[in-house]
Parts: sequence; structure tokens; C-alpha cells
Amino acid sequence: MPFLQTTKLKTISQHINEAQNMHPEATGEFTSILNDLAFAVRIISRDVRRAGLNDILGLTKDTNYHGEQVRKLDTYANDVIKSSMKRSGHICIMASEEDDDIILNPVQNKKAKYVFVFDPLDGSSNIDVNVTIGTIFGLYKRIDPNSEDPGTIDDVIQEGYKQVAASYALFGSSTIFAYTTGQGVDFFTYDPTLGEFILTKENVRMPTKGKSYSANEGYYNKWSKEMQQYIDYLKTIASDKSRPYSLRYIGTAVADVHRTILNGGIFIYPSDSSMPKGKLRIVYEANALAMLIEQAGGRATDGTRRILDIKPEAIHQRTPLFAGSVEDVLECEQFLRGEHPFQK
Ligand code: P6P
Repeated sequence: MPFLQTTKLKTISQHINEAQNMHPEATGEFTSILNDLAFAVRIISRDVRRAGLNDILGLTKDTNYHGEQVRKLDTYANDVIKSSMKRSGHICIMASEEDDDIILNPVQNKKAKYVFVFDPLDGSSNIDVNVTIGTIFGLYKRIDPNSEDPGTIDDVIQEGYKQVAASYALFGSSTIFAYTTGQGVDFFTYDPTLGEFILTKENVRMPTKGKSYSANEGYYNKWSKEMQQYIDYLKTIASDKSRPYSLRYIGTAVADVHRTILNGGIFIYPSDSSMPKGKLRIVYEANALAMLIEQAGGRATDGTRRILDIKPEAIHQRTPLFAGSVEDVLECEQFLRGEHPFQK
């Protein structure tokens, strides 16, 4: 193996510490939380890659709040993240896809002022078939930073624009850690030979328009007429070769959004006749993905409203999600309003 140009390597800890030095208001607590998060991701990455060997594939007997059967790796990842984030002492309350209710932190220190929300393993249906899965995280300040009381549900259901950081981990051909603190999006790739996340893409910017769309077309007949029109439009051959778009759909939102950030295009999980509010959860999926998409220069809405402006009313509230290149999402919204001239 060629020698790594080690002088150029920057680990996630070095990157986070540098960011802290650039922002005097950034406290060591924030840096410690992000380092604890990266540690939890390293543990999950190790065990996701051995899942078939250390017997954590398959189903538990449990179903989660949404009635979805919980797979062993879901439970394992949930426990790893909860224990790692509790130990930090800086988190006063958490919410997880796998927990019906809020998760208070018994070991929080008196001045714990951060709120942590997460989907421990997104893409569960892909676990047993060795297809990319991911983890999604959002971090907020508690509403009353001077409070010494336990966190409350109001701390958890804040609007997404109040996130101080958003991140995802992607367990694919390599393990990618993407995060933003509102100063752009950086990608880190895990190098198991070093046991470190190495900065691989800094200040990622997505194209303003793409050539692919990502949606589960199996539900086409459950979509609105306007939604169907947009998909028909993308599949129509255009004389300027701008269409048809190619279809890419993995069924793990993190993976589909990651590809969209890199290549451009649009990821769509709309409402339909059986899921009138959409499928993805706003608090611990859509909000974090929306912040990352926007920080990479994209757009993320529920078809009309900016995702980050929506006030959630419940931990597990669902939302439609249209996320990707600005021009693609705006064009889709034009169809959803019934204002596009295209006729199939
Ligand atoms: P469908 C995974 O279970 C998930 O929550 C998202 O990661 C993904 O985008 C979506 O569901 C896939 O849902 O209905 O296409 O299988």
C-alpha cells in the first residue's frame, strides 16, 4: 500500500477542534459531543460489517412505535448511541426512532444544555440483504440553557432551523460521516487501518440541477395526479436530451440523500393514499437531512413548506420530503401546485 501522505491527513477530531478554535463561542462541550458521536459510529460500523458473523442480523420480537418490526441491529445501534451520548454528560434529553417516548439522561451534569435526536439505523429493511444503511443525528440547544431541570418534550420538538449540528453516517462500501454545524458540509471516511475518520470532502456543494430522481415508483398509483405528472415528465424524452432522468432508489434515505448531495437530482418520499403525511419522520430524519442538503446548496421542503421551518407537534411526526438540487425541487413544487404546462 502506498504511504499515505500523512502530512495531509486531517482526522475528525482535529477538524472539530479547529472549528472550535475558529468559533470562540463554541464550547468544549460541543466538541466532546461530536467526538462521542464519532466514537459511537465507529462501534456501529465495526459491528455492521460483522453483522452476519456475530449473529446480530435478523429480527427481534419487538415492534417500534410505528408498528415496524425491530431488527437486532436497530436495537444494538440504539443502545450504543444512547450509552455513548449519555456518558458525555452534556445531553439533557434524547429522542430516538426506536423509543416511543423521550429519553432523559440520568447522568447529565447540572449544566447539560444539549438535545440529541437520532434514527439509530435508517434503512432497516436493507440490513439482512447487505445493502447500505445509515444513522441520522440532529443536535439542538435546550430551550432554556440555564435550566437545571430535566429536559422536556418541547426541547425535542423544536423547528429544524434551530439545530446546531446535523449529521449522518453511511455504512456502505466505506463508512462515511457527514456533518454540518451551519458552516457547510464536510465528509469524513473511516480508515480502519488508522481507526480514524479522515476528512475526504470539505464544504461539499451539490449541483443546482441533476439528471436523476429517487422515489419508490411502486407506489405510483397511490400518488396524487400532480405527483404522477412530475414523474411522467422526468421520464419523457426531451429533444434537448435533458430528459429522461435516470432512476436511482436504494430504499435507505441516508444513502439516497448522500448520492443526491454528490450528484444532484431529487429525492422524493411524497405522501400517498395510504400514508397521507408521508413516511419519513421530521424530528430525527427529515430535519437533519434537510439541514445537510441546504448547507450543501440544495433545497428541502414538504412540497410547499421549507422542512426546517415546520414546527413538529410530536416526536414521531411524519412528513413528505422533497430534497435535492434547487432547480429540481422548485420544478417538482411547480408540478405539485398544478402550475407546470407539461401534459403527458
Ligand atoms: P419504502 C427506511 O425504512 C426508510 O425509513 C427510509 O430510510 C427510506 O427512504 C424509506 O423508509 C423507504 O421506504 O416504502 O420505499 O420501502
